[in-house]
Amino acid sequence: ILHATINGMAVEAEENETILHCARRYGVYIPTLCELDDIDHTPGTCRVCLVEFEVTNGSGVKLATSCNTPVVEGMVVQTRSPRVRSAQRLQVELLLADHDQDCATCVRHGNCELQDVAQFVGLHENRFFKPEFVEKRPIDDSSPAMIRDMSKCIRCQRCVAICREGQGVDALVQIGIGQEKAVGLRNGLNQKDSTCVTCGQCVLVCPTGALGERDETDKVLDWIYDPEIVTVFQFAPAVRVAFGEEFGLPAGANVQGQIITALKQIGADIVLDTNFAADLVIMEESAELLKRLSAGKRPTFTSCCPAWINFAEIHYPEILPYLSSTKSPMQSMGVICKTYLPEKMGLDPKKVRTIAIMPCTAKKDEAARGQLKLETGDAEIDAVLTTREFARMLRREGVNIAKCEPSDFDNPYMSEFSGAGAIFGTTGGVMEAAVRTMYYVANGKEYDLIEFEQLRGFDGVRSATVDMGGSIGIVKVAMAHGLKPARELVEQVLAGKADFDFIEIMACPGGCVDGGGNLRSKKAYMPNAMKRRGTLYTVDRQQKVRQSHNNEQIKALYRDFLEKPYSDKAHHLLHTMYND
Ligand code: HC1
Ligand code: SF4
Repeated sequence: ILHATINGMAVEAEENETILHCARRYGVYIPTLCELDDIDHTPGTCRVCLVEFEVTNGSGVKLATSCNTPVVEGMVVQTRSPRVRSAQRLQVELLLADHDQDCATCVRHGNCELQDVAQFVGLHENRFFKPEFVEKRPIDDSSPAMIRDMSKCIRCQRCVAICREGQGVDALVQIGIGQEKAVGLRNGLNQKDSTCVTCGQCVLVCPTGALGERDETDKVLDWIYDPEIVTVFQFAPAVRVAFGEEFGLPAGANVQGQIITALKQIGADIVLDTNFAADLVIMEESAELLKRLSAGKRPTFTSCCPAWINFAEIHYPEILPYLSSTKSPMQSMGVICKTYLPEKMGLDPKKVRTIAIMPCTAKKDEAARGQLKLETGDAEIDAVLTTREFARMLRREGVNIAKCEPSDFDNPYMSEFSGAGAIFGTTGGVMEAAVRTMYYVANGKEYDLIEFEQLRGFDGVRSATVDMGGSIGIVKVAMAHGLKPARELVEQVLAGKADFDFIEIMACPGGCVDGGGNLRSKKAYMPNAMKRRGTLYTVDRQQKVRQSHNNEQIKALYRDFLEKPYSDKAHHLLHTMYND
């Protein structure tokens, strides 16, 4: 234990503990921008965490970055001296010298770490700003999912760290020197052609508006206000347990009913639930899986996560034949909304616009895929809004979720869901949902064990064996969440070292509850995943129907339209291929 003082207060520090870390434990605020404790990132590049200190051996008073300077015995630290305050202010001024000044048009307006720090240091002038510096900084809008605006980058390198260390994709590198220093895609490629899989985890850690989704809120508002257009909204399993946080509700609060009310209030014509489509996907995917198992084809990987599909296509094309051909719930919903729903409701499919609210940036990529089009050439999904965009859209329309009275879905064809559909939003959920239905299909009765505790851990890779009985017997399953663990699992499968029948992969750590399209938490990474996940399990437990095959609206859909799981019609509409 080391002894020191911070602003005159006696403190104790662990060996090698940084001044910043120690100060935080004692409730002393030091501003930071590049640092992010949750991912153990302290590059010391932004230099706004400067403090003044003196070590009692008389070595003089020094100024240093507190995020990477360890406490030493007898140290006397000042975090608010005039010299510190003016040095911090100068650092922020330098950061703003080549930073786009148009805060009012920025996606991070009101939620930006740089704005907060500028306020903290009392910035009142901006002497070094030069527009020509900003003009040299590239904006990459090549991807349908994400925009990278380097005129707002402060080179904190958090995105580089999360992509490399967290996701193991390593798509990002530091580029340029001096004023042109920024972050770029490896090999000078643009986002679309690069090895980036648009998982959006880098967006979650970006402190400014440098990284964000492609905003589609205007397009959607135009449709809402067009009397000719029938807007059909769906929202993902995970959105309802994360969205309330934006409006001050506790993490994990289930705001399903409030989302329905809010959408109706802003003029949505039809509000449906992606959970319903998750049940539909389970029907198709279990039928497909049982077929593949009886043909001796193994393993089968789930395919509902679009960043995982991008990852497989870009990084492991040899794995593509092992991917389930079943489209994701979002896309399946889009197809059914433009075929079955118009039939049932007497709508003109040409006037239907399908809008999906997703906790995901890669879903925008998915919606734009060439192979995911109807025979008419129309898109299955017309627009994807991330959870963040949905929050912006509601604010633009003056709606506060926390003030909305919850209401129920009112569509008689496509809004009921089972507990199995609900848990899709967390790692292991798709697997658990599939096992419930596969067992029923194979044995003609329900599995006694509804909640599979073996599938519910949080390790990066988990595996279990499930006795399906009958002609199937033991099925070996595995789950990975986060692309680094996913890569390890894929490598093992390809090397013949992992023996599984069915593998669920979710690209984001935690699954969709911490998808890259979710709300950003300032100075934190994934702070609320477990609470969001806990609520999904509660939803499952509280549903009267807990298996996809017992969803009455799903039964009606097969009876009236699709015939049976994996029928020719279902195959034609709900299955796809990947790009190798
Ligand atoms: Fe997901 Fe899915 S669970 S991919 O994680 O299969 O985004 O929530 O909507 O499509 O259902 C996301 C979540 C979501 C799909 C479903
Ligand atoms: Fe890396 Fe994902 Fe960001 Fe692409 S979206 S740069 S893969 S973290």
